[in-house]
Formats: sequence, C-alpha cells, structure tokens
Amino acid sequence: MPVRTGVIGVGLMGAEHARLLTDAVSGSEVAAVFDVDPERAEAVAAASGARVFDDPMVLIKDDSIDAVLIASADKTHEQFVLACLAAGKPVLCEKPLTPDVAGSIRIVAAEVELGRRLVTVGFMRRYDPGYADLKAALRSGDLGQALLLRCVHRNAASVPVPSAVLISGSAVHEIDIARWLLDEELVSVTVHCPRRSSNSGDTQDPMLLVFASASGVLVDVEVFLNAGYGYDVRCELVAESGTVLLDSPAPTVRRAAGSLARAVPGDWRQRFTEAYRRELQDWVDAVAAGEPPRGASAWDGYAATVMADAGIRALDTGRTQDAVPRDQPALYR
Ligand code: ISE
Repeated sequence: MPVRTGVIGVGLMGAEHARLLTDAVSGSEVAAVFDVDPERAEAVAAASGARVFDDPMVLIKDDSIDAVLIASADKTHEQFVLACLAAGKPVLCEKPLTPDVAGSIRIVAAEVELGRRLVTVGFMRRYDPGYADLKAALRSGDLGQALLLRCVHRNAASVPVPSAVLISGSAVHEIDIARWLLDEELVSVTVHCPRRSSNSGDTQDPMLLVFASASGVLVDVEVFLNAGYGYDVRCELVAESGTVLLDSPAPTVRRAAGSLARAVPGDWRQRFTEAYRRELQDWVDAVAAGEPPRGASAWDGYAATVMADAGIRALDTGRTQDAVPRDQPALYR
C-alpha cells in the first residue's frame, strides 16, 4: 500500500512537492489536496488523481489520509501541524515551522505531550549531497576543528518583501544547516546592512549576518534576494588544516564564443531537486515503516525560529543579539 499523502497548500513549493511525491518518490501517492485557490488545487489534483478538499482540517482528519505535507502560508503552519498531532498523523511542514517563537514552542509542547515524534520540518539541505560531503569532511577529523563557515545565499529576484523576510525566509536555511553541519547551537547574531541595491526598493537587500556558535565558530551569511543572475548558494568550511567549498553545482561546463560558462539555476527548486526528492523519499519510507522521522525535527524548527527571531532583533536594533533556546526535551535527544 503506498503512503497516501494529503498536501495542504499547492503554490510554488507545494506543487513541486506534489509532483515529486507522484513522479519521483516510490511507495507514495498524493491522495488529497487543499489550497485557498480551488483552481490551483484542481490543477495539482488532476495531475495525481487526488481528491480536492475544501476544508484542510477535514483533510487532516480523513481516514483515507496517512500523512500530511504542509506548504501553505507560514502563518497557517501552526494550526495545521497541531491538528496533525491531534489526529496522530505524521506531518512534513515546510520551513519556517512557524514565523514566531511562541508558535514553535506550542508545537514542541504538543509533540512532547503526545510522547512520539510526528513532525518533520522541510529543511531539505540536510539531504543535499554537497552538504552531506561537507559534514562528512568535518566529521572525519582530517581537517581539524571548524573555524569559519562562509555562506552565500542569493536569489535571482524577489517580489517586494519586508527586510525581516531575508532572515525568516532565507537565512533560516543557513541557520539550520550551520547547526546541522557543526552539530552545535548558534548563540548570537549581528546583522550588517550595506548599501541597498537599487533593484530592491525599500528592502534592506543585500544583508550580511554573522552568527557565533557555542564553541566559537563564526558563520557569515550574505543574503541577497535580487542578485539578478540566478539562484546561487555556496558554503565554504574553513578548518584548521584545510577548507571545503560547496559551490553552485552544474553538471556541465560550456565553452563557446570565447567564454567558459557553467549554468546557474533559476531558483531553489532546480538547485535542490535532488535534496527535495531524498527528503520526501526518506519521509515516506519512515511513515511506511511506522518509524520516527529522520529529517529536521520540531525542535530543530523551534531552534531555527529562535535564532531567526534574534536576527530580526539584531536588524532592528543594530546590536548583537543572543539567542537563548529552552532546554531540549528528552524526546529530541
Ligand atoms: C525561498 O522562500 C526558499 O525557501 C528557498 O529555499 C530560499 O533559498 C529562498 O531564499 C527563499 O526565498
């Protein structure tokens, strides 16, 4: 029996998840779809033969649905994740888990109360082969201790957004991947604001964030939403006896008209397709086996939200901010 998934929210990302669950993940079926835009829901449902629901809470409770994927607006995540926990259903929620710290605390508390892990947060980079290589290099011990992590996060273009979205929507990936790579918490953040791009309206774009980890590693992150030329994510680990660079991967190099070129992906769906596919396959496999999920947990989602929140305070105040997460409950250790 395939795992029958209900997808809530089928905008850009939800539609991509539905496509991957249908075409690229084995043992899975998109059985139900909800979206605030019924036409969008119909279009995605038609491609997978799914049923369209007009109430997401009814979809979550429906006996024919084994697991739920949430890719709706950030502010709706909490109510849907809590409803999945109440229904005892595994749920994969797109990042951020919630836009606010209080919402993430309520989700963690509900899962701890339930006593078993059902929530996964869509920090898909943990499944990217390049980041896995970086982590393996650090773990091998051959490079000595990590000293710096230098990250670049550029989007080709963005609709106008408040400056805080560079942190809550984009840098939040860097926060999660730094915690995962270094295997420790980030404890403080400073935000530097260079000249704004004339392509970015009133938004502080680009932005430079510097995080410190508990053991003293510095993580610098450039976020630039209107970089113009494409989607570019890089990460260089600087350690005591060497460095490892994760560059924008392109399978081919083109030589033509006197130049040498590698294509740059248009957006994150192209850059991270394999990571999304692996994340979904792993999730579906765990659901099918009745095992706890292996991706980022509700606790990881909470920790990322705490740090993003500190980043937004640092942006607003111009001062370094500490992030102080609560004690980690035993369920997540
Ligand atoms: C977008 O919302 C995402 O989630 C992407 O993964 C991120 O890289 C991008 O910067 C965001 O705008």
